[in-house]
Amino acid sequence: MQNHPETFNPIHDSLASWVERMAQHCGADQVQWCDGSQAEWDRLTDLLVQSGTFIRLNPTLHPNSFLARSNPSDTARVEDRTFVCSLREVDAGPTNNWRSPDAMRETLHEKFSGCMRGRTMYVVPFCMGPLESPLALVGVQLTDSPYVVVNMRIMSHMGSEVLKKLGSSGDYIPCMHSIGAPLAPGQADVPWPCNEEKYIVHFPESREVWSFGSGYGGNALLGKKCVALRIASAIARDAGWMAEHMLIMGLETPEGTKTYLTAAFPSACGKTNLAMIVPPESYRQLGWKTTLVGDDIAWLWPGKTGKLHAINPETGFFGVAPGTSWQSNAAAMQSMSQNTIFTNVALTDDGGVWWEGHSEPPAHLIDWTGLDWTSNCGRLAAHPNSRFTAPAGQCPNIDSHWQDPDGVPIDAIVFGGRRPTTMPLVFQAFDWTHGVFLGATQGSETTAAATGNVGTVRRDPMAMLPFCGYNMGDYLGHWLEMRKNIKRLPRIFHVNWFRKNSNGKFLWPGFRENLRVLEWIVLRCQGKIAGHETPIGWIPDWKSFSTEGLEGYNRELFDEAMSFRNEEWLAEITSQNDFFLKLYHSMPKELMCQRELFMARMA
Ligand code: OXD
Ligand code: MN
Repeated sequence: MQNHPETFNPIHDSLASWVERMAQHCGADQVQWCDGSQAEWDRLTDLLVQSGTFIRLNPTLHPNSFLARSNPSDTARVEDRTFVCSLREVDAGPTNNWRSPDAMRETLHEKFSGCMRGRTMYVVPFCMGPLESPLALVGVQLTDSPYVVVNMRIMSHMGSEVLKKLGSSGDYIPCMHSIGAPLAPGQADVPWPCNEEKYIVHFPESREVWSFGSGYGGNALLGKKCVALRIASAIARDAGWMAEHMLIMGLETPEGTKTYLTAAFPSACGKTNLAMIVPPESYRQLGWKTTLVGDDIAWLWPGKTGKLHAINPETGFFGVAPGTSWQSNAAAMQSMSQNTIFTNVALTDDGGVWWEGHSEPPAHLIDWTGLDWTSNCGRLAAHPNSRFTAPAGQCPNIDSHWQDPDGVPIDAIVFGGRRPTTMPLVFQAFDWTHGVFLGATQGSETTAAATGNVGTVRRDPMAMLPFCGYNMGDYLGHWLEMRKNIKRLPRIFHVNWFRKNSNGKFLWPGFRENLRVLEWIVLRCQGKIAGHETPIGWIPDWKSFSTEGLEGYNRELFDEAMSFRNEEWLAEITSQNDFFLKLYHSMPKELMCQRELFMARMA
């Protein structure tokens, strides 16, 4: 049984026949085309409450908001089950899992056969990017998870407006998704059905996504990492633009000039907090303002101003809850105040939500597994990867251009990582190629570094390691190529909020004080201040870096946070080498050359 796609005239024949074929192959009981309306949201959230997947939160605390608890085996992206199935293995490259497309198609055919028995197949038309943007990508996700449907409504433009854009013959990215848990007649369902065996599969040449077995996050909300990063990165390479794992934000100076920047950090480096940064009080009084365009993904292309322009392809946040509080990130807290889906956080006795770092722990909670929790029980109340799905439009400092089809012009690109040693608080690349080298070699320390030693650094080029839909060496080559098409290149910077002294104490206060670093970046972009040249790039000197009003901070701390230590950089070069070797066959020569140049400058 199908509801009536005719209501979305004109009918797209090939889409309709793909839907029909898939519904048959998966054995779905019925097919529902989603229109993205409020009435549909109300119907599906009611259904999810009845089935036990959702708990409606106290409407006076969180209107129109819900809590879902996943199966404990389905709480995060599964990188080891994520595949890039290009025709040739070399095109997936050494950093992706590859399977031959023919063999993978056979496996998927078998896995999807009958996988939706006893369930409804939803047809979810979605658009990543503002509908009128030249870069907007339309996808259609078929899914047997109503949880996914309501999340997709927050995270993308979804429903009849997208079908209208598709018309009767528009292109779309087919995204096939099943939780892989068919129901036998009479079999009772569980709150979070899923399958032990998971496949998150991308066919970059034919631009398709197939996902089986998981209902969680990036495994299942296919517009996000699968389409907007893995498939989009392959499309962008062919079409001369860039799909990046970056936040986009704006900074307005007291004089009223606005500078937009993007930033790519590996996970757990505070990307969301930076995206939503509120200036320190003294800066606010002077008239500094910050705005947010996106917190996770940026699509960049040479725009009509001659600069790179950026859009955020998403319309919502799928943010990590633990650690988020009114103190650490008030904008995130306000964004999730209503119309929000929480997954795997704890439930308070008054029908609200709680997680580690939210506030003082209440005496009693129901934890993310549904068990009673008391503040002395020794267990985490929320899963460390628990999430909130919230509409980006609810963010108090959302940029007025966040849905502008032409995007916002970018003046700076920032890379960084969590580096207890070696990396100064901030430095600027000499030029684009050097900047690409900084992004390519960026990394984050995975273990606490012993005093004086460099710990294990996980290299994560442009924070794209798990998200590049093709060969990482070719991807870096594409970055270098892009230079030819951008008339007014952004400046490239590297930041590190996490450097420590020999006693393990942070050398920079971080949080909203990071705005001072952004101020230096903006003034450099505007050509207003000189930098100081060092072997690694341009750095600020004490006089041109504002520490006014920063209590207890002094020149000594600043100099230490900015210091260049030969022995640390020698270790850094050796450690970068492992990564260069891994990508040896496809690593662009210019980046090898950057490495040589750097060693020469050091000498
Ligand atoms: C995310 C991630 O969830 O990068 O955004 O893992
Ligand atoms: Mn991300």
